[in-house]
Amino acid sequence: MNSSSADRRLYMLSRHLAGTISNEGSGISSSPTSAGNSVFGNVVRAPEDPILGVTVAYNKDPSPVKLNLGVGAYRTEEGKPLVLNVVRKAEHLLVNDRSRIKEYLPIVGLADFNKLSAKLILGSDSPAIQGNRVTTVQCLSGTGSLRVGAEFLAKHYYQRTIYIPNPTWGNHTKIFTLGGLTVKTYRYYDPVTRGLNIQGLLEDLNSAPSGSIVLLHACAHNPTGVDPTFDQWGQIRQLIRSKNLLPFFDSAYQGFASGNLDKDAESVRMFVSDGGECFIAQSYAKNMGLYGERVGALSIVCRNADVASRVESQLKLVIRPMYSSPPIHGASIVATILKDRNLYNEWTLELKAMADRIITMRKQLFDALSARGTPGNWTHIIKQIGMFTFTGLNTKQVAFMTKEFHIYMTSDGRISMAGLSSRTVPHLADAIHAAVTTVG
Ligand code: PLA
Repeated sequence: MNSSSADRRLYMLSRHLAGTISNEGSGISSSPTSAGNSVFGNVVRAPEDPILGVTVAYNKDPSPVKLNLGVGAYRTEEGKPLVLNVVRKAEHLLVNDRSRIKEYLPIVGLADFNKLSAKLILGSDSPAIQGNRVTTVQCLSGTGSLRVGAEFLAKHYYQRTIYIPNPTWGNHTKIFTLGGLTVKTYRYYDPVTRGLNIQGLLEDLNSAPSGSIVLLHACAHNPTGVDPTFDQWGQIRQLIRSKNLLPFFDSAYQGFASGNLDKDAESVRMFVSDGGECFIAQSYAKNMGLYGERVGALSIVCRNADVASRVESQLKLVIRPMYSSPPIHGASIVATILKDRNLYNEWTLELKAMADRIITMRKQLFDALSARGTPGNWTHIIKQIGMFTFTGLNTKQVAFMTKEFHIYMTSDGRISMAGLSSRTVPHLADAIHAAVTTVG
């Protein structure tokens, strides 16, 4: 970032996020009395993160019936976090391999991991990969991949505006703004139909300036659980290409939407098969359950091999001063699984089982609300896709459910279906029923 207005914008956003701007333009708050002896005495307490802060509040609640449906983290029927069997096996292999060392990885990460990640999202027979048009760098999970992509774009791309769907994952705005881009939104969700506003989406992208970047959720849109149909993806692709917009896919849930890795990559593959360029941020947090290992990848599909290699040389300059090189363990687990046919097959089965359990939870919650005669139409619970249900409950109803039922969820009414089990469905249905019938 070198223009002073952009610097100012970033400064204002960072102070806003830190909660230090009470009225516009006031800048740094100064309170000599509260400063005491510390040079940080004027630091204002920041609000908790809207998603991760839900877990903080949940942890403080002593109630035995409390339920955390905030963050999208998979739980078993027993309500426990899950380490996949196939991950345990891969770790076992890694630990017992005495030839393994702990040297720094290259700036771009583990070569095998990068190659296999590109194949996973683009398909093993992808002409873009065969033509060496794709550069892939290992990053710190989905978030890190988005951030590296944003910083690269802010430095090397002529358009600095990115359009993100309304609504979207709350961290997108912060990642892209602090990465040096200007964030605008396009219409996505229609609260009336609880479906996709395809008309509004196409209109907004049609009026975006040529070259603008467009963030697309590859599948299992967060928080709405509403994805375009295959035909609608076709319309979106045509418009994006005809207006020379640059697609940036966020793929955080490959395999979680349908239970099938190839099906959930269809949108991305459709864009890549037309020969055009695009960005893809991949995360293994959910589909391999590697949340805290922070494993992900950024792939940039370019027009030709020469551009791809120059782009990669510049990605290194983004990464080196940010964290130098990525961690070795999580990427080694992924590479071990992806390159072994048996482990790979086992992974697909475990992934399908997770996706199926989420779908079962949708049915059970829908049935429980129907049985209670809860007012309203709840069919969206079974229609929506992926980890989350965007319930339509308002902020007051959510606060009521937390206070009276110890159910924790984000204030926009999103619930993580992956955090639910057959045992807890009745409690959630009781809470929703009470909220809908007693809170306006
Ligand atoms: N992109 C989307 C659309 C996401 O929903 C998330 C995670 C990420 C990227 C980043 O994940 P990663 O960095 O861990 O790979 N969203 C979670 C967690 C599951 C979170 O907010 O960090 C959520 O509860 O929305």
